[in-house]
Amino acid sequence: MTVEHRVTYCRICEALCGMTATVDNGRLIELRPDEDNPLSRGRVCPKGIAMAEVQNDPDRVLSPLRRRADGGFDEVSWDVAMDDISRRLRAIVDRHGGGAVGHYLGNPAAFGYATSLWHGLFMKRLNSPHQYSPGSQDINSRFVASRLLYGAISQLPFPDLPRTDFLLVLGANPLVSHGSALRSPRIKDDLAGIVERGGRVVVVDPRRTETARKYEHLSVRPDTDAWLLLSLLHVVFDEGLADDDALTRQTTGSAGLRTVVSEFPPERTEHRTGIAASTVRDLARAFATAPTASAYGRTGACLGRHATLVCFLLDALSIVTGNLDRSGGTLFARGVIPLEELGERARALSYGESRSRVGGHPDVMGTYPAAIMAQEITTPGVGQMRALISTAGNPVLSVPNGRALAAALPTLDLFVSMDLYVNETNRHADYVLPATTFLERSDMQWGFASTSPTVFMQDTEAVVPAYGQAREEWRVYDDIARMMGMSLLAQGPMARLNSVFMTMERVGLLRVTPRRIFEFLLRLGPYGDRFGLRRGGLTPRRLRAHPHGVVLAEHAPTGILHDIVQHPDRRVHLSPTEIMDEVQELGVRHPDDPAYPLRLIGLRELRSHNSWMHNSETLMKGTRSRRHRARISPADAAAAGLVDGGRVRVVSASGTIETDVLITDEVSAGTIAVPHGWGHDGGWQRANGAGGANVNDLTSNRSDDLERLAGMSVLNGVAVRVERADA
Ligand SMILES: Nc1nc2c(c(=O)[nH]1)N[C@H]1C(S)=C(S)[C@@H](COP(=O)(O)OP(=O)(O)OC[C@H]3O[C@@H](n4cnc5c(=O)[nH]c(N)nc54)[C@H](O)[C@@H]3O)O[C@H]1N2
Ligand SMILES: Nc1nc2c(c(=O)[nH]1)N[C@H]1C(S)=C(S)[C@@H](COP(=O)(O)OP(=O)(O)OC[C@H]3O[C@@H](n4cnc5c(=O)[nH]c(N)nc54)[C@H](O)[C@@H]3O)O[C@H]1N2
Ligand code: SF4
Ligand SMILES: [Mo]
Repeated sequence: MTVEHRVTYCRICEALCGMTATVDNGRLIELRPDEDNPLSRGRVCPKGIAMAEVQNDPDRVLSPLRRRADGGFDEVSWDVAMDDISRRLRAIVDRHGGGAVGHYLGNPAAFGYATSLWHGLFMKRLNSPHQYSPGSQDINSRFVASRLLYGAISQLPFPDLPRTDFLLVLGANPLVSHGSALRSPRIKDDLAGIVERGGRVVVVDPRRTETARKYEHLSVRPDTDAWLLLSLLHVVFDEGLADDDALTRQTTGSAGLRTVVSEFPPERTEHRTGIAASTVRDLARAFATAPTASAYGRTGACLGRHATLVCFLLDALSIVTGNLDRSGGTLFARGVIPLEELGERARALSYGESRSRVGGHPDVMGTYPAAIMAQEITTPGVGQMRALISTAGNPVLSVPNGRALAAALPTLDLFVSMDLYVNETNRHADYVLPATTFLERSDMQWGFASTSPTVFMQDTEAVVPAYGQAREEWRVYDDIARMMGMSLLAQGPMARLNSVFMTMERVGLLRVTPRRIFEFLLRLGPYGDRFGLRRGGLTPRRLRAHPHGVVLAEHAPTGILHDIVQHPDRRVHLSPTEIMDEVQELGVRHPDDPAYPLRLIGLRELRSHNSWMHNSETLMKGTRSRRHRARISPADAAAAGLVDGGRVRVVSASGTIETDVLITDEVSAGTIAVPHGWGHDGGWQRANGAGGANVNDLTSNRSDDLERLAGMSVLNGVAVRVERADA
């Protein structure tokens, strides 16, 4: 075989940049940016290129591993592993019911279609409430805000970057994260474009981030954004800057919102937020009077004590100023693959329809807060979690109180993981099954890929065959189910389409695979050919003829609010009780503790990706810069006697970590910033050697400490104190 170049796209983060893979005899040689991808146009980041090192990593798990009594692993065949797993799962289900089996589906699974779909069918079949995901550490607050505002939990409104005149960024660092719940691989150019057009980009962040440094920065105290946003809305209403016409046309409940925010003039909130009242007034006026404007937030908005409220108020600002669903404002997407749309219409995407056994937290699309997993494993009684499958996740590092979870995992009757590595979580598993990398499987863009100012679609084939004995996750779910005597297709979120698929399968027309389902949905969707009914519509064949992807519309649609909103009155709800109650409880539910005077926030680094890219040689180059470091202000460092490059002990009510000190005025006094995903202790040699600590040893998994409406882990604004550790 000769060397080949294959077009594909990166599936590490939401930018989904186009790449080309150089392949020699089934082995990946290198990854490069795809110059012909219409969206990314030759841009990738260092992590995308370094995926080649993950692909070829000698530490990768390439054969099923079975744990020995001494804690090490033996390689076993798939047959041996699958027989034992399916037999033990069957026994657990027979004895305790399907509800004894838990599942954690990690972040990388969201970037492909097959795993999400088949894991969903598998769990639905077991009818288990124990479903967990990074959502409760990431975005569920955003989803719940959408449910309350629009009645549509799956909608993630996003800014119309190419056309807006004013972008308010609150709690996001797109120059490092490359955009989240906002798909724009050239987001750096998009932000620059706003200013070039004479517009403004204002970044509200406790840290002077890479994005803040390039644009206008407002330094806010961690976890006080709710007060800031209430004050911005106060000024908009109070100074007659609200768009009454838009409020009448689109919404209900604006009077309630107006009344609530009247209690929050900026002069009354500046002591909380650290932002001067006059600055808040100026910002509100500028936002409201800009020709178009959009307020956008991400994890910095989603992970505080009032996260759902903050996400809600961010949208409210765009709505009240008349910027919803119009060019240059905040837009909605209609998925090219209409999976969420079908879910909304079928009212299948639940919120608060059930409560968790531990803590009584509302479900968010069938999942409970991952923070309670440890207690769900250790708390006896009906519904106790006795088996766990964890796919593409590393919750010991990503979920609050990782230590508690690590201690609970070995008490499970069965713990199975599908992953590329032995990580800090699945080192406690009975079996680690080798998963394929995204380069080893076909995919189609869906889900958050639709939060894109340009409507785009791309699919890809696998660019290399699976290495070693790696298998696609969906096949493993399929096989386990079959070996347990369960049929996956007779039920599930796809129930309405199932009868069609099952008939086709029965008459031998097709074997139902994830790709077949997605191709079906593509044709059915808003851009599809509707099986010949819509000429020029998208078909799988047309998609394949455009390996670099297809631009389906230069701009995301506007004027579609009526189709998006699912409340029976078809209006945006601006004063739901849940939100009004949250406002009443601001500052009451979580009083400050003088023993922990500082506020800890998170941080993402250009060359880290959550917990799983610290084994790449290229990404880990640089002795000092690639160490795990706590960013501390000169004042706080001096007060605690810390020295730059020295060691610090960070203490919270939940735990203690030690790491290196970086003294920087990027953070103000009172704030410290520490990245997550460090402190390795798995099968990845270089990562283990990188040192650092798990910041989630400081965060709380107590039910009372979780955000109330969405069960969010509080990962920003955590109360801590610092001490010198090398004294
Ligand atoms: N290089 C890299 N890129 C990534 C990732 C990665 O690990 N590395 N992870 C990916 C994932 S999973 C996600 S979800 C996205 C996240 O995407 P982003 O949310 O854009 O990423 P962050 O860099 O975490 O930005 C959050 C910002 O919120 C700020 N912040 C913290 N607390 C507060 C607060 O109380 N108020 C305000 N206003 N701001 C606050 C932080 O200082 C930080 O700058 O990034 C994705 N992209
Ligand atoms: N303190 C704090 N904690 C946080 C955050 C924070 O900002 N601060 N951010 C949160 C956020 S936004 C997120 S998304 C979570 C992430 O939380 P998780 O999803 O739990 O963890 P990851 O670090 O993304 O680990 C992913 C695992 O999947 C494996 N993997 C990679 N690709 C594949 C694949 O294709 N198949 C399979 N089977 N495995 C694969 C990797 O080897 C790794 O072990 O962390 C959250 N935790
Ligand atoms: S920004 Fe980097 S990690 Fe994200 S999709 Fe593009 S190349 Fe991959
Ligand atoms: Mo995330």
